[in-house]
Amino acid sequence: MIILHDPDTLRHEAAEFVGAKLTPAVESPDRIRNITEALIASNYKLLSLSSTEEDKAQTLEIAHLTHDKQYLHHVSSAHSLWLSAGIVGPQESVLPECFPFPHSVTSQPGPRPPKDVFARAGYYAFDLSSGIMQESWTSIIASAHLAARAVEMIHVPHDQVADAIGTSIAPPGSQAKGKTVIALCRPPGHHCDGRRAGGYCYINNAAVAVSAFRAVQSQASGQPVSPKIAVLDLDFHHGNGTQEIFYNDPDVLYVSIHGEDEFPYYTGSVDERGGPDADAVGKNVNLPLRTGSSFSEYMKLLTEGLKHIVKHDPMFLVISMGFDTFRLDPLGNFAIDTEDYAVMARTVRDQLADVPAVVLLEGGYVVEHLGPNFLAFLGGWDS
Ligand code: SP5
Ligand code: ZN
Repeated sequence: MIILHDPDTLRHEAAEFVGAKLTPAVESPDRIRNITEALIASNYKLLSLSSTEEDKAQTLEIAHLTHDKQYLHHVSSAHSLWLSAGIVGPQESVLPECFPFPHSVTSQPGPRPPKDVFARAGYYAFDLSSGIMQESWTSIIASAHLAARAVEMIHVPHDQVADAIGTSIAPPGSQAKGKTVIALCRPPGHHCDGRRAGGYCYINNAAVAVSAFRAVQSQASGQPVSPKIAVLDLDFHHGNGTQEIFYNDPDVLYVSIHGEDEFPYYTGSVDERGGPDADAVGKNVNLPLRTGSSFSEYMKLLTEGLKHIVKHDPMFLVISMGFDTFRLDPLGNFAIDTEDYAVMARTVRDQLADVPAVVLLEGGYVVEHLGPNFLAFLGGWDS
């Protein structure tokens, strides 16, 4: 397997507003530092990239397929507008001031983007955890670029990549299986629905991966094709954004295991099944799990989720991998331990060994346990 990293993902360091206090966001650059240090200490070789201007432009084009143009323009420009107006400093964060009124009869058929640049921060976000500081966009586009590159790399013979980074990256025998590329995305993506930021997410990296896969396949066949794809979301939180983007798409099966009644609070129930088109109904599978659930309870849902994916028979798998299911996570509440991540990975791989996959980092907030948990996952995947 190949692991992709970009140091630009460390630049974003926003503030969030929690419990009546403005504090550094729990989603910090130290998360990535802990993972990369653990990988290096265990002799894994990282493929460290830095995106060129052309890479960034291409990534933005792919993101535009599932994200609103004006939304992305806001995310990329809001901080500099607020900075020139003297409202924030370089390290300070743009945060919402006023949210839209979704059910107001006077704003039907729906609220419009406000002209006021300060008000727009509220229009384009759904919580106060998605601040934008001077270098946020650098990380956001780098993160999305890693997702797109991961997809390109599942199409490249991995021994060529191994030569390029001067190491053997695949254990003997693994070439026969579906290839895997892991991207150390930061910021995460699964809460972004293409029109607003939230839950530390600004661009939905899983959606970028899906679009990138379709682009590669369409290019290869010389015409637009719609291969079957599955997104397995293992972050503790429901991926409302990914669900929303693919809700009426019969080709993309979305399966999520997440904490019941937890953030983002308004989505994630079993009766959200996709649609309205008949062929999209059943292509969204939510598997909520109660507070305090053990790993064996988790595994029952994973087995059920994998059955749906095997039945969908995808050509390509995206895993939204969060480590906030860990027992000590401040934002989660499952009883999952480090060694369980090996079993989790092994179980997914056993069912879907021939399917090329990209694994994208989502949440996980106990910094000093992220590296060990990530290593356990890798060990299980390739065992
Ligand atoms: C990508 C990702 O994991 N985003 C998560 C954002 C969660 N933000 C709000 C968390 C509120 C948690 N409240 C305390 C729950 C403790 N069980
Ligand atoms: Zn999460």
